Amino acid sequence: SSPDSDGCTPELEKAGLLNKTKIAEGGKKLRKNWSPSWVVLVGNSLVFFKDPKSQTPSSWRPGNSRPESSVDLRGAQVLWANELSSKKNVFKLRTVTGNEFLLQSETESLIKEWYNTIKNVIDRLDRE
Ligand code: I3P
Repeated sequence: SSPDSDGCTPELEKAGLLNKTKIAEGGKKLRKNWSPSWVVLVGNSLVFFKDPKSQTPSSWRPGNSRPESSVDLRGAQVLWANELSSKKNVFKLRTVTGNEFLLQSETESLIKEWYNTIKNVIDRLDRE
């Protein structure tokens, strides 16, 4: 049987490098500070890692890494937000607690994949 046949370890759905900035905390606007972030979608959470060079999909496993922060996707929203940045390929992620992030990639296909994958998780959680 697989190592996770009991279903207790959240499934790693996606991981990759995106540009990220937080733009609001609890509804309060923050000054942008774009930086590359290693982003991991696992279970109901989007987890951000500070040092992309030390993280790869194969090296990542739950409990064996130092996330910078993580976002609960339950009740969250994603919206394309090219009007919120001079950069292209930008979407906004807003949590129930009023934290807002912009995520961006120079590669359109890549950001579309992330948008769709996160949207699917949010929609799945909305139906629970
Ligand atoms: C910001 C910085 C950001 C830019 C932001 C600027 O200036 O240039 O990259 O966001 O634009 O205010 P500073 O470094 O002085 O804080 P984008 O790259 O997303 O355009 P904004 O104020 O129009 O959001």
